[in-house]
Amino acid sequence: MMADDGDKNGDNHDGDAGLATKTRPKTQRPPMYKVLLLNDDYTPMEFVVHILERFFGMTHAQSFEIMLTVHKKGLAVVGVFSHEVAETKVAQVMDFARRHQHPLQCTMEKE
Ligand code: TYC
Repeated sequence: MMADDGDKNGDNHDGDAGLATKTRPKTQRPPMYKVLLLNDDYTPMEFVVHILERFFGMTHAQSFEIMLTVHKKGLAVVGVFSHEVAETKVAQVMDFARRHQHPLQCTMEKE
């Protein structure tokens, strides 16, 4: 027979807890940011497809699908990143669009 050691939680002092509520180290995950692509009437479809391939590592098929979603719905999330990476992606897209004189807009928002 096992003696009752009064350990209701099954916590044998090894750093875990029998109940999920007893020991919960507060590890902070960094906030994540959605990068959004917006539709407009002037940017060529193939240019948007190229952007998604070039800066978001999508295949041509994935890029075409997302581009069509933006075209039909007005916007789409093209990726979720840390603040720094999201900022870089937005800057790369906006700079590339500006250099090619397309009005394409790309923004980020906290998830
Ligand atoms: N609406 C554009 C067109 O008809 C295509 C387009 C798609 C533009 C997605 C922007 O983010 C965009 N040429």
